[in-house]
Parts: sequence; structure tokens; C-alpha cells
Amino acid sequence: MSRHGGKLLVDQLVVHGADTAFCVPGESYVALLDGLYESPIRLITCRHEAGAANMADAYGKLTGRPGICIVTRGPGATHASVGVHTAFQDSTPLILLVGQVASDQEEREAFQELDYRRVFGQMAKWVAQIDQVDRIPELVARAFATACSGRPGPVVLALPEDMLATQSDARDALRFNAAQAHPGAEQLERLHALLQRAERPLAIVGGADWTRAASEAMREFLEANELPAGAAFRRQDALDNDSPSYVGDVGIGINPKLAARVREADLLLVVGPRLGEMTTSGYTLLESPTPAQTLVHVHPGAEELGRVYRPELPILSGMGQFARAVRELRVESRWRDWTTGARAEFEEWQRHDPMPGSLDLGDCIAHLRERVPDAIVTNGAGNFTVWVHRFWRWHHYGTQLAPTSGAMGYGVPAAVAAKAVLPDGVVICFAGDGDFLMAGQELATAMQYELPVVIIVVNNGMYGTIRMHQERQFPGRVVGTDLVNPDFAAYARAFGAHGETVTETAAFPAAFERALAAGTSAVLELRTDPEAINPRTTLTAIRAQASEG
Ligand SMILES: Cc1ncc(C[n+]2csc(CCOP(=O)(O)OP(=O)(O)O)c2C)c(N)n1
Ligand SMILES: [Mg+2]
Repeated sequence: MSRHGGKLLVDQLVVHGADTAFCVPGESYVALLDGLYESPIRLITCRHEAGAANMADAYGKLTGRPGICIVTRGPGATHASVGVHTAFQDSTPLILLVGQVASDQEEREAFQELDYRRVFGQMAKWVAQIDQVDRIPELVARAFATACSGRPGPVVLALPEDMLATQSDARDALRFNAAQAHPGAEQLERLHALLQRAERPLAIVGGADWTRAASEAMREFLEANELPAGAAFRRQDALDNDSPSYVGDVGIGINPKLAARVREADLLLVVGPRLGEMTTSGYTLLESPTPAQTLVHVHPGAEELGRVYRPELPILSGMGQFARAVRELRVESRWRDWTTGARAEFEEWQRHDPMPGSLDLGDCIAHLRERVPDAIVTNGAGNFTVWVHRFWRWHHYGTQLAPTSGAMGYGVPAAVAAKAVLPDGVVICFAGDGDFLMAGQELATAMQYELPVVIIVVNNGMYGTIRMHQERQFPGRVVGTDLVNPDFAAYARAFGAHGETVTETAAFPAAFERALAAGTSAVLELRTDPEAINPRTTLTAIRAQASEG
């Protein structure tokens, strides 16, 4: 069977299980677009390549299969690069397909030409260019295997225009098999021995490569042994937050009492996360290279084990493989009070004192977590996320879509992708006023594909995080952080979406019901007091403290 390269490539995507692709079209890859004509793959055309790449990342997080993003040469690839970077930091399987100049034009700096190996070298697991049409099946299979094996991540494939248009008789590949490590009997025995010796053990769960079943198996292990477990930065859905074992998030804005417990623990069982800057409070919770705590680090990538901290017991394993192996593991718990104490501190941490202003974001989130407890929650970056981390409760793996890369503009596209993957779910995006306008145009995508999501824009009239750092380091010298914003409700209505402005806590529940019932996407602008800079303090207090110091 003879096919052009574009069709051959799309057929490979189907072989490997892709059912959705996110793109912004380009003249550099019309043969690939043509391959998508009459294909079973659902094509979602976006308004910005950053949106398309972030959607592909969210798809990868939700399904465990590579999110497919297709963009054109230099301008499209560079726009999409933020999604590749996020997929790298978040360990998300993703495949970016990029148009490339024709082979006979290469290296002339032809129109929009870039060398993608150099551009994406540091932020992708693998970058390649398919120069011969007959090798599409081989290289696409490798792209899927690479994206999903070990520590998952992004892969970039460049596609010369003439190659895509060339006919080929190549046969389809077979569906790829990802490789994942298992913990050995020896590691499990040592883990058992270390747990038996421990008095103040603490688990930190997170990272990628989880499934609902793996998260449930982990929960069984933790609960049966009365082990306390925190969630790594922006991985708060790794364990049901109602579990008596769950003790809060080990990320930005960590409960100081939980931070103290991480320091005091005699055994840290880290399952999944990298021990990165955000999960270690800027590398302060553990000492590098030799932590005071006995460290057991379980991770699917060998290069991550011992990268910053020497583990007493490194375990190279996938999450499902590890969780299944320890599900039945039992130790006699000598730490019941340690665990119930940590849990009580978490419950206490979810209550808060009233904040300045007529709208209290913490109260709005507390309402939502009761009203729609199983919602998928997305966000980008900004201080508003600290309220989400602190006051939401996640119950199932796959309900938090949040960039550990700290990329603004992630929440809206992630919400759109989540609704495409799980059409029956309630999807709520939390965005800051700055964060929202980095990706607000994808509201058009939500409308075009009839993917209703609720977007909550927390408007404090500034790039709040940066203002906070500014006040801490240069009190009173405000520069570059004020924002003059559009009317966000009117903006939403211009797209045909539902839009409302909410200025008081008491008005929020009814506004949310109207947003849910709107039958389209909705934007609720929440006007918050800029004084309420985070759930613990005010701008004025930060400035005063900094001036004194
Ligand atoms: C793409 C990107 N650009 C810049 C930053 C730096 N940054 C982090 S938070 C932030 C402010 C976010 O403002 P907003 O969305 O209004 O949230 P707020 O902090 O006010 O709650 C900025 C500029 C970033 N993290 N990502
Ligand atoms: Mg803001």
C-alpha cells in the first residue's frame, strides 16, 4: 500500500493509540494535515501553539499516553516550547511534531528554519528529524517508547516538508511497548527492614507515571501501616486527601508544621517525585548530598536517584510496579501518634482566619470542594495557586493538572484538554489576572469544540507573586507588577461564553451554579483585595517586616 509521508505518519499515531491531536496548522505540514483527513484522530485546532502544547501535556498527564502536538516551523515551534519545557519538568509523555524546511533547502536559514536538535536539546528526552519517509514507522515507534519509558517526557520529531509529501510503501509498525523497572525482592526486603527500625517515618508521594489503580494500591499500603504521607509539589492528587494517611502538600506555601515533620522524620519514603526545588522548600528540608533522614527514593529514572541527595535505598521502579509490590507489605506501626498528629495539623491548616476584602478566596474554594468534590482542577502560576494548594481536597489521581514548571498560561488549555478527554467531568480552571491573559484566547477553542469549562479568574490587579517578592526585597519600590485589566466578564461574553463578576464571598455559590448551568464555558472574575497576597499574610505586613529587617 503506497501512502504519502503525512498519511503514513498519522497511521502510526493511530497504531500507537493516539485518539486526539492538538495543533495550529502550518503550510509546512499540509501533507500531515491531509493524513488527518478521514483519520480516527480527533484534531483540535488551537489559537496559539503554547495552548496546543499545554493541552497535549494535560492530555499526557490524564491518559498516560503521549499528548500529540503538531506545529509549524520556527514560529510555531518556539511558541510551543513552553509546553515542551513543562512536559520535561513534569515528566509528561508528549510528542511534538514540527514542520521543517525541505531537505534541499536545509542549512540556508531558509524561511522559518531552525535546527530543532539544538533548540530543544535541553528540554526534550529525544529530538530527531525524519529524513527518509520509509523510516517513519521506526522513528515514530521510538518516539512513543521514549516518551513513555522510565521517567516519561517530551520527544520532538522534525518533519521536512518534502519527506512528508513523498510516497512510501513502508508497513505499519506494531504498537509500542513501554519499558518500566520493577523493585526487586532485595529492595523490598531492605525497605521492610528500614521501616521496622523507623520511629518517625514519612512518605512523600508524587511525580508522574501514576494511575488510579497505583494510587489506590499505595493508599492501601500507607493506611494499613498507619504511615503519614505528604504530596509533592502540585501532585496532590497522588493520594486521596481524605485518607487518614494524607498530611498535606510538600510544595510552595507548605504548612510550617509539615515542613518541621519532614525535617524531623527519621525515614523519608519518597515515592515518585524528583526531589526538586519546590518539593524541598528550596533544598532546605533535606541536606545535600547526605540527608539526616534515612532516604528511600523510588523513581522511574535512574539518573534521578542520587542526583541531589544520597538515598540509603534507591529503588528504580515505575509507580504501578512499586505500589503493587508494597500493597501487602506490613510492618508493626510504632508511630500512630506521629501520624494522627500530622493529620490533625493538616485539618487545622485547611481552616483559615478571615482575609482582607469582601471576597475570601479560601471560603470560595472551601465551597467548591464540597459542591464539586471530584472536579478536575487546573491552574497556571501565581499566588492565587497557594490558596488552591492549601484549601482544595483531591480524591482521585488525575484530577489535578498543574505545572510543576511554574508556567503561567497553563490552566486554561489544560482545562480544555481535560474536558476533551473526560467530557462528563466538571472542570475548573483557577487563573490569576496575569495568568489568564497568557492563554485566554483558548476560550475560543473551548467554544469551537463545545468543551464547557469553568474558569475562575482571581483578579487582584497585579502580578501578585512578583509584587510579593518585590516588597520583601525592595519594600515600597513597586515597579513592573501593576496590571490594568479588561472587564473579564465582557471578555468572556465576546467569545459567546458566560461571564460574571463576583465581588463578595456570599455571591459566589449562586454565581458558580449559573456558570455550571450555562451550557457553555464560563468565566467568573473574582475581585480580590490586593492586600490578601497569600493566605497567611498581607502586603502591608510583608512591607513592614521587610522595612524593619
Ligand atoms: C510564563 C511565565 N512568565 C512569568 C512567570 C513569573 N511569574 C510567576 S507568578 C507571576 C505573577 C502571576 O500573576 P497572576 O496570574 O495575576 O497571579 P497572582 O500572583 O497575582 O495571584 C509571574 C509573572 C512565570 N512563572 N511564568
Ligand atoms: Mg494577579
